[in-house]
Amino acid sequence: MENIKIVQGDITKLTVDAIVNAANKTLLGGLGVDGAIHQAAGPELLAECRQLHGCETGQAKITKGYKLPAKFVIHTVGPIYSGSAEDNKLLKSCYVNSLNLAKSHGLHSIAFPAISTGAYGFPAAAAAHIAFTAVQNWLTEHSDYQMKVIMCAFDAKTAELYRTEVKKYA
Ligand code: AR6
Repeated sequence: MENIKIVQGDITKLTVDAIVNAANKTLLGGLGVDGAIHQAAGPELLAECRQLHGCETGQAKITKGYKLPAKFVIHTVGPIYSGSAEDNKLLKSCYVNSLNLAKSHGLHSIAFPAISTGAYGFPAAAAAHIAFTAVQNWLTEHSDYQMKVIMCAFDAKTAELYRTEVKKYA
């Protein structure tokens, strides 16, 4: 787990190659972490997002970071929690597709928020388990590539769930 770090705080403050946005299918902004990222990046981010024509659930698209300390924003769309097995697959896809996109752009550090656990209602413990499993498996499969992953928890409860997940892999 040496390439996975947990931080608690605001993802918009992180100086990394890319931060991940928990967006919606329009990619035209919203509340939560999406709102915070657009607020901090400035209006040029929305202008670039308009050119992307949305994004399917589980997929990811990249833009520049504009006024953010992060160079890029990777926009992914988490599942709206319904309780079906498909939710788990789609949440995993968000992490895997974001990491693949970062690698394809030659990026070496990425920070994730807790995708789908706010407005989209995914239970936080289950989401934390899926997130860490997906990231750990990806790092193992791409061990020839240097990628630092920051798991950014906004609240103390998510940070605690993340520390519990890390111990499972220690
Ligand atoms: N930094 C890091 N994490 C944050 C921040 C921040 N500045 N702000 C909130 N979080 P949510 P979702 C955490 O609702 O569930 C939007 O309107 C938050 O505490 O942002 O995927 C989109 O446009 C939670 O743990 O995303 C979509 O319509 C996590 O980020 C919808 O919400 C995700 O909460 C997406 O819902």
